[in-house]
Amino acid sequence: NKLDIVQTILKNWQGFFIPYEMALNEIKSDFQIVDLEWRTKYGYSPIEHLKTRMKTIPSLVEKVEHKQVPFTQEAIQANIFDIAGVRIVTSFIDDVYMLKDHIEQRDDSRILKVKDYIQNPKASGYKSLHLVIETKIITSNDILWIPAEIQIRTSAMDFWASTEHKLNYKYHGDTIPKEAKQQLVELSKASYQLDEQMSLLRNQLLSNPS
Ligand code: 0O2
Repeated sequence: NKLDIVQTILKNWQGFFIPYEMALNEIKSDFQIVDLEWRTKYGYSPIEHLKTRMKTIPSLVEKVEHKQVPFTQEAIQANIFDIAGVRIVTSFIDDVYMLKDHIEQRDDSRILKVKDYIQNPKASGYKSLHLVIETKIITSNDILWIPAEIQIRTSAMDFWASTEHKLNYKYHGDTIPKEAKQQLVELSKASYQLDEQMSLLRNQLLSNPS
């Protein structure tokens, strides 16, 4: 059962998670460099904040079962790409895509998959740009390419997602009432209007700075 699997992983799989820890350290440090560079060069950085997370073992077990992936380290490595997760929050929508372009241009990362939930929001109203990438890790005697999922979104999208997550958590295992779901979709649209208006204002100020 699930609890046994979680306990087996906890006991015997410590080494399995190490490359993912390395990937998180690498990506975090890459973006800290970019942030510092932009701040010094332009006095402004597109990165509002950045968070890393390792997928929890219960969440990993749930996903492995849901995707019907065999419970072996090799199968999980080959099929689950969000064990290492990074979330980058920006102020403006344009910055989301600027960061995507930046990742695309780096020699130490490869984009495997783009899931654009800004252009195509989820039915829940969720908006974010998800990039499944591989990042290059140089160890003392090897070069590894480790998968990670980078979620990039604006502060408004992040506010909606974290609040919706909290509201849904209350209903875990149960379905949230239909009217509440509809309200959340409306709130997502409202928060997107904030993003669009902020972008408009920014463009006006950039084209007419005086
Ligand atoms: P955690 O932190 O991983 O335990 P795929 O990987 O493409 O086969 P998956 O995993 O459904 O399928 O990918 P998706 O939907 O691109 O990304 C899942 C993650 O996106 C979630 O992580 C959330 O962080 C976020 N997300 C997706 N939909 C919603 C939503 O409706 N509301 C909120 N608040 N977040 C969402 P996990 O797997 O749930 O958590």
